[in-house]
Amino acid sequence: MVQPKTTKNQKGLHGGSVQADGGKAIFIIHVTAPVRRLLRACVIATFLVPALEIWYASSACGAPPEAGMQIYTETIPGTKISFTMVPIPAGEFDMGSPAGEPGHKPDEAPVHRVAIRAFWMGKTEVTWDEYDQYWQKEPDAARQPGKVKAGDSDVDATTRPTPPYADETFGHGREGHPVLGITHHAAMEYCRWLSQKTGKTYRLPTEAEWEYACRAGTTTAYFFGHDPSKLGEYAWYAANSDDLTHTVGQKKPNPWGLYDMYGNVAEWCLDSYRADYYQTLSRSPRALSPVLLPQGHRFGDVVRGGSWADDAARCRSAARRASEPRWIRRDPQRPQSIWWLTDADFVGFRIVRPLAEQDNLKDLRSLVTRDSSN
Ligand SMILES: [Ca+2]
Repeated sequence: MVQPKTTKNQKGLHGGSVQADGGKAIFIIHVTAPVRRLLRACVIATFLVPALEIWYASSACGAPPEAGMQIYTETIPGTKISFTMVPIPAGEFDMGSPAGEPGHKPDEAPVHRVAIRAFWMGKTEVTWDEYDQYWQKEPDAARQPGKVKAGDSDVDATTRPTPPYADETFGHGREGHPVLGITHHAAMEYCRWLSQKTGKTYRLPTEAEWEYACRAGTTTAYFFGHDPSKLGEYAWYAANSDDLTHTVGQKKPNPWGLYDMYGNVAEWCLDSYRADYYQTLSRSPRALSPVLLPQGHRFGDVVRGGSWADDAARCRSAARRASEPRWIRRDPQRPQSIWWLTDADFVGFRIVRPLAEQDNLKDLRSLVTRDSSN
């Protein structure tokens, strides 16, 4: 038996008839081919436009691209250990916090305009895996005459920590965990070693760079808004850390793709801390890449982002802290170590790489020696 051929009209809109539907009359009109095409386009647009919006929103995650800058992963030469650097575009932002922000402290005022040059920032805090390559696994033999590899000629110019007096992880975990309990001097020397190993300039972020990257275009207390109850989605801090650091990169990132900017370990910045520094900066309409260079004291340097031990207020984007001599009070060595902090198992760091280094930071190195004062 031959079945009657099904036409498009039988499947779709057809008629010019009136049908009853629960007492309501529905009039179905004849639809011509051009109108059908138009309707089809409308249906496609209904679904396609939201899909495109979602795609655009997801592709817009991360900072707007700076010309020539891409996210990249670098393997430390001679090792299998790598780290990832995220491009941070040049731009301006309002640094500091207003007095009305819950948790605000006087050293975060006044809010002042700052311009920042482009740089890359570590996607995560520096881990033990990376730091161990510097202080533990880099063979001293490499510094002997005749054994220095090509391109490594300056490696012997860097200094390294002496072995610590106790478990340097303080029981926090090693593999994948952020390095901690190291001094500002040690963090700076690591950067110098890494620069020599890779041929790229790596250093600590300036305090302004750190806050700019942390805010990622936001002006709220946290980069996710004002509500600290959401902090647990982005950070290991006092309320959820179990008094330990955690593997880096497990929480949600900030809008520019940086992980653990709040909590886990607090992060060294390059700057020396001064409570009234922002008052100086606010005298000009716009401070360009400000930095208060470290002067060779053992303490009094800036730490940002709060740690596993801190409450929410200390994790705010604008929150500032200075290193203190009590962070090493239990060190039995005399003079005390310039590398390790016996009482600061909450301080680590992340690195940046400038697209073009500003003049006052070129060839910068730590001035701290064993004779340095606090
Ligand atoms: Ca952190």
